[in-house]
Amino acid sequence: MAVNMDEKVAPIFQEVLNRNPGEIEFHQATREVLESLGPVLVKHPEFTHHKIIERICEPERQIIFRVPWRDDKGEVQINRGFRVEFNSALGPYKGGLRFHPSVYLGIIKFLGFEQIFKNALTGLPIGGGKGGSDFDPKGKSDDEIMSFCQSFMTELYRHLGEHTDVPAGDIGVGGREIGYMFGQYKRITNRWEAGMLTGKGTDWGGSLVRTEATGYGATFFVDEMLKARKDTFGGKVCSVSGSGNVAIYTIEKIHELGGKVVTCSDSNGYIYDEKGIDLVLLQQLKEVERRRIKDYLQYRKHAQYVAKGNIWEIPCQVAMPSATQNEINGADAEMLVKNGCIAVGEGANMPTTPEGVKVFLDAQIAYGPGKAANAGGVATSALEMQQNAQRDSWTFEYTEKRLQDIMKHIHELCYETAIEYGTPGNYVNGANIAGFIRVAKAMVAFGVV
Ligand code: NDP
Ligand code: 2IT
Repeated sequence: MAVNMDEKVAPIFQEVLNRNPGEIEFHQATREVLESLGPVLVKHPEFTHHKIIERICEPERQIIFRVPWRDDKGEVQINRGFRVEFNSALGPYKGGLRFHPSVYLGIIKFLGFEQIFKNALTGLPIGGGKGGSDFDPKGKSDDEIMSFCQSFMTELYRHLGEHTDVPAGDIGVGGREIGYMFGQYKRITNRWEAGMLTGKGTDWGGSLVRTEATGYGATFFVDEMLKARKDTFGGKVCSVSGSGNVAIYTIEKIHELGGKVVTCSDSNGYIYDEKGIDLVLLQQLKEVERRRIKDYLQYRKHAQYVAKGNIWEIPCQVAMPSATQNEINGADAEMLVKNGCIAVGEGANMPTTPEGVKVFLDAQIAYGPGKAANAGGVATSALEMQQNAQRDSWTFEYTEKRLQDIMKHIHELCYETAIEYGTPGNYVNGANIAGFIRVAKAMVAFGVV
């Protein structure tokens, strides 16, 4: 697919390709942002002078380390750990940790790069970073998870701190893993430093609504896009992929707003339940029993399970990909549009390939890219940090209202920026440009650092 880039930006992208060979997800993420930035350099020649784009594409610090641990059989296992501290112009590095066998530097860098602009869009004081490991939590016992998390933190702790770098969860990292890592940090440092990790349990420094925040926030964002088109969720058939943290709370909020979610999935297959996904059952299977999505059928006989199928073949009006990167390709996007899809909100990070993005933009449907639509998770992490700094905890209602206001603000910012830069309705440009400008201004202010 042809790269569509301004002549000032194209050589910078070429340099990114040369300096980071083989990191295809990182290339994809930088390309998508850089394609939006040509007109920004025209309005802001100082960004060219200060080489802001070149600097933003190079992480401030990249840490790669060995994670040795012992499994239940007493055998030594070795994984690789990563933390990419990408940009601290707006605040301490902030972003999740992903534990998945597919993790390598290129994935952590794509996620860290996206995180810079996402975090900027929230308007809160957080820089961008990401980390993780190629450790596969699937099928591991609690003891093995603990052993791995403790070893991981034994190396990572020296790079963290409430004013330095503040991780949270992502794929394969939820409340259980955050607990083990917080415990190990506390033990090593002898500090009860709540603000060094977010997504904590609500009994020990966590924020209400953080668990729900990414899914709720993504749904609020789509609701705003629909409102801008004088539409609502009411009565809409919706498709959600994944069945993890983001998917579950996306489904919950869509149902609250009057839509009906008919799908969910895991990496083995998808469920189609035309009566609407039974959320209580889904939570029991996934959050409590940690089972596979196939087991949904044992309790909802009328539903269908399609092993290794393509979830996007189910007709829907709103699609919310909430599993992983590149889960919607060009053909999937065409199928969605042809079947009547009018809005896409990305709960996952970069779930749509560049070909798919082009289909959505050309069709002029309401397309909310991940760095805008899923910013509610990290925004609520920043609210958790605020509560930790105050040694206070807010009510569910108040915190959810703050989240909703933030998502409204992000929508408005992207919407208005798209208009200002001559591409009304294009939330990709709106998000990339608005996020970039906030970071770039801070970097100019700080000089060459
Ligand atoms: P979870 O680990 O809770 O759930 C992930 C879900 O996606 C599971 O159903 C998993 O299925 C599926 N999945 C993961 N990898 C793949 C793959 N390679 N192919 C197919 N399915 C896959 O993670 P989250 O819900 O937290 O994260 C989902 C997405 O949302 C990710 O893209 C993440 O980066 C993004 N995100 C998360 C935020 C958060 O606060 N948690 C914030 C913003 C974005 P299986 O069990 O079979 O692996
Ligand atoms: O991709 C993301 O924004 C996250 N996984 C959440 C990061 C965070 O620090 O809450």
